[in-house]
Amino acid sequence: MKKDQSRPEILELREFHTDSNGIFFKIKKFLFSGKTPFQKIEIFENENFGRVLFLDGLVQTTEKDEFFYHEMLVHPALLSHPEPKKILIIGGGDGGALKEVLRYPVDEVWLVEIDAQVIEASKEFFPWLGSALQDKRAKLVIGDGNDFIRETGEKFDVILIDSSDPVGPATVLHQKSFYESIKKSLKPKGVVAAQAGPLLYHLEQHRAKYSFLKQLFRISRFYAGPVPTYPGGTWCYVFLSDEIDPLADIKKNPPSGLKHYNLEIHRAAFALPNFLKEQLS
Ligand code: AG3
Repeated sequence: MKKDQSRPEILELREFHTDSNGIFFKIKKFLFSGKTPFQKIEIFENENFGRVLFLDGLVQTTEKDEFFYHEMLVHPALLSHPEPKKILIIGGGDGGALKEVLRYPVDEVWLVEIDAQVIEASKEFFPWLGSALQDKRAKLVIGDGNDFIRETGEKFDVILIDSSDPVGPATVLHQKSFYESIKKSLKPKGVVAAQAGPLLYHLEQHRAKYSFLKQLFRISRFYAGPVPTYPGGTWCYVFLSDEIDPLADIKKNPPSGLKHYNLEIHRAAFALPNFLKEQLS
């Protein structure tokens, strides 16, 4: 991967959310651009959002709003599980989800990322996320998350799926066969949380995904929360388990220092708008 610090010709980057709308960022300083075997990585500084990470032209993380996404992906699952000790993160090479998991007294967190260069880029340009990758409880596996989960004999209390969109390398992480393998890798009382895409777009995909998830897991719930820089501004997640209901009384307190998540937000996040309920019913 070649580093290119300059790129003075690029003044802004855009992500198209549909053919006719999207989001743009003015570039204050271009920090990194590289093509890996898996995707294109671009990192730059924006006046308002701070450091921004694009993969294949799609916003993954910004300095200013990453906490919405990472807190909502991690804490509903970690708080609902009675004693999460062994965790698996699929994707998440930037370290943001890992940072949230490490707030708990966990024993080990496996992180399976397909693109080693995302990990390296995060350590260098997003050290407030990337430093989690150096924690001694973290076990980093560079490889395909789908292959890992099909082949591993390990079992986990919590599995978190921090994938990118269902295009490119992450496509299979949104399919039924992947979730069948996920289910086999859960310990008793195990729970899964996965990012599930924009609330307002991909309604047909939500319906299709929910229809196989509810057959695989006794408890299968969509939930949602804000992520200002993601398409539509509100993001969906799924919570899956055979034993643990995230809407049962939570007796533990969230870790201190969170910017978004609390127990009121937890309960409210599972309340879905009518148009999504209709789609899922
Ligand atoms: N993974 C989910 C990002 C999805 C964003 N999609 C988009 N901008 N179209 C984020 C990885 C952060 N750990």
